[in-house]
Amino acid sequence: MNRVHRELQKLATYSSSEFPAITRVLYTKEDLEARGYFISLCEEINLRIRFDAIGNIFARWEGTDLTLAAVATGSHIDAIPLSGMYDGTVGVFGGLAAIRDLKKEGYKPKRSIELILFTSEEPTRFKIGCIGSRMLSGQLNKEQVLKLVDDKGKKFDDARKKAGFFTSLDDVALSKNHYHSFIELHIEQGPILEKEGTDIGIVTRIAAPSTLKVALTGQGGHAGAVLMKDRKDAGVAGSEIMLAVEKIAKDSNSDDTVATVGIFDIKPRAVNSIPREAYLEIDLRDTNVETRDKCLEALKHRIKVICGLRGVDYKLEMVNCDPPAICEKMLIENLENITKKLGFKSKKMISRAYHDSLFMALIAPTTMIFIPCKDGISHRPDEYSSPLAIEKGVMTLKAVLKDLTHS
Ligand code: HGY
Ligand code: MN
Ligand code: MN
Repeated sequence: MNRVHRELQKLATYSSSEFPAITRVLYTKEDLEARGYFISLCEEINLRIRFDAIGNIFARWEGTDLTLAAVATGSHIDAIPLSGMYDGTVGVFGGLAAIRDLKKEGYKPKRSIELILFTSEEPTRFKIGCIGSRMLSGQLNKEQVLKLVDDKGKKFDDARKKAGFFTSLDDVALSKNHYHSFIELHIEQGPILEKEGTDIGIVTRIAAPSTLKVALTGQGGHAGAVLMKDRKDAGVAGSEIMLAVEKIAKDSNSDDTVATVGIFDIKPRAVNSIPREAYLEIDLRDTNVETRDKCLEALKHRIKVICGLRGVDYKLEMVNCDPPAICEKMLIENLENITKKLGFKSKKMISRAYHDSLFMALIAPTTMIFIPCKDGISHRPDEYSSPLAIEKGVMTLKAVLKDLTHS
C-alpha cells in the first residue's frame, strides 16, 4: 500500500464514529487532532505553516522567485457524520505527497507552491459548506460569519477561538491575483471514471449548489383526541414537501437537477402527540443555474400551497444559492497534455458535488483532478479509492505543479 494510503488510514483514526464510518466535524477534538497530524507531516519536509483566523492551514514551499504568485492546491479533511475516509483527504494528503516527491527528486520551483487545508468544507456544524474557501474568496464576509450558530447555540466566532484561532477575521480574504492558479485533487464521488475505465477526470464545471431551511409550525395536539379533519399536522406537511422536492427534481428538464431532504426533524417526537413542528434542510443543485433557480422557485411555491391547504405556518431561510464554477481552459488543456504524457486515460467532466474549488475559482484560475472511487460511492463508510488510483492522481498533480511552477 502506498504511503498516502497509509497516512489516510492513520487519519481515519481521528474520527468520532466507529471505523470504517468517519465523522470529523469542524473544530471538534478529532478535527484538531487530524490537523495536528497533517501539520507534523508538513513540518517533516520543511513546509512553512500559516493559519488564518478561521483555521485554514497554508503549508508553503517557497520558490526561488518570491515576486511570482504561488500555485496552490489542497482540499478538506472534515467529514460529514458516518461518511468515508477519502472525500477531501485525498486532495490534502495527495497534495502533500506530490510536494514530497518533487522535493525528493531535487526539483526547485520558481513559483512557490502552497498546500491548503480548508476549514469546514462540509455544512455539518454551521449549515453552510465551504466556510474556509468562501471567506478566502470574499464570498462570505465577517458580518455573515459572525451570525453563524450551531445546533447547540454555539457561535462560530466562539468556536473558532476555542479551537485556537484568534486573529482578525478581516485578514482572511485573499486578493484576486494572490495565487497564479489552484488545482484540487479529489475523488469523483460518482461512477463515471470507474465505469469507463478512465484514470483521471479533468473538471470543466462545478455544479451550482443551494441549501434551503424550512421551519413548519402546526397545531399539534393529542393523537387520540384530535379528529383527522381538524388537524394541522406539521409532520405530514413536511412529508408532502419532501415528496414535492423529489417530484420537482425528477420533473426538471435536466438530469443534472438533484434535490435531497437530508435533514427532517419533527417535534415533540412522542408517539401519541401530533407533530407540532417540523424542520427540513433541502439541498438542491444543477450544473445550470437557471434550471436550479426555476426548481427553487417551484419548490417555494409548492411549500406555500401545501402549508396553506394544511393551515401550517412556515418560515424559509436560503442558506446559500451559489453560481456554478467554470474551470480554467488553460489548466484543462495542461492536464490533458500531462495525462497523455503520463499514459493515463483522461476525460473532461463536470462535478456534481461542490468543492472548495467552487469558491477558489472566484479568485484564481482553477480546475480539479478527479480519480475513480469504487461504484461511485461517497458520503458513506464504504467510500473507497484504490492505492493505484490515488497514485495516478498524485502523479498527475505532481506533474501539473511542476509544469506551472518551473517558469
Ligand atoms: O456536498 C458536497 O457536494 C460536498 O461533498 N460538500
Ligand atoms: Mn463531502
Ligand atoms: Mn469533498
